[in-house]
Amino acid sequence: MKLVCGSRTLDLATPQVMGVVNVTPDSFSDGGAYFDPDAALARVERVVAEGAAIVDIGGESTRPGAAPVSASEELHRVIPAIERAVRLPVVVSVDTSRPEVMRAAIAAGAHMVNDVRALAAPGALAAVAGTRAAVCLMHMRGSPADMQDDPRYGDVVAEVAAFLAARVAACERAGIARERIAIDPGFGFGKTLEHNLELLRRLGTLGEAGLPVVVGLSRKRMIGAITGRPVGERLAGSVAAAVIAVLRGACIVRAHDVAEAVDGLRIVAAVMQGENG
Ligand code: PT1
Repeated sequence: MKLVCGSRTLDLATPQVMGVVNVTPDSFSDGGAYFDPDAALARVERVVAEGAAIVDIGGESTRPGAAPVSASEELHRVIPAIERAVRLPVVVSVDTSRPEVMRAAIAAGAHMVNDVRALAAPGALAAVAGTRAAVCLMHMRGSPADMQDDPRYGDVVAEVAAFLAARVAACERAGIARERIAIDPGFGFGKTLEHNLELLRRLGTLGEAGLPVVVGLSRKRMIGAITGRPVGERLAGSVAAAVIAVLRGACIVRAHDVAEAVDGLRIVAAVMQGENG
């Protein structure tokens, strides 16, 4: 499988890692709203050296309970980092839901838009449609502020798959070709532990759409709930979950600990290659 990402094309014959680059004060404690783009570049360089095919640059946290930031603040955080990152040999993704941030990021050279709201904001489809950028459409129930308040589903896998299929159809109507679209079930976004586990068990159902499946499991609460570990001690659990996701069809793994995720995926790829040949 391939994913067209603007001027670059991702070969997904083997699973790839999307390295997380948070340009937020809570992730890079600098005591204020200002963030140093050179520190972001250093993080991007490290993520690339560790083997990530994609870097995902985000200026607004979407973790449960996170508060939104203004559009101008988000722009000030991510655009300088993107301008620097696009000089490196990597697909540069912008993690945003705002059309104005999408447009500015693509103008700065970003190759992909990763949107936890699946281009639902007014103008978001159009911001991507007129470009060659790829898009990752993610499922979320509610918003980060309230998404963990008693989420309920009949059949979580069927509902997530139907939502994503509807968003893929909306993209196609807007002129975004399927070769530019990836889908993501949104682990932890309005889901209980049991919902997350059911999505991971039946991840193959999402793959039936024939589009690359992205997963973000790294350091999440579900890993903590199973292992009993705080966020700083979830590396092994995160790699185990990523490996299971790839065995069940995921092509792209969003991860904080890139070197470890790459190693885990290399083991899976080596075993799976023997199965095909
Ligand atoms: C994700 C993702 C993302 N996750 C994509 N983008 C986050 N495509 C940001 C928790 O339960 O999975 N896919 N962008 C981070 N968001 C969360 C959500 C972080 C839940 C933590 C949790 O701990």
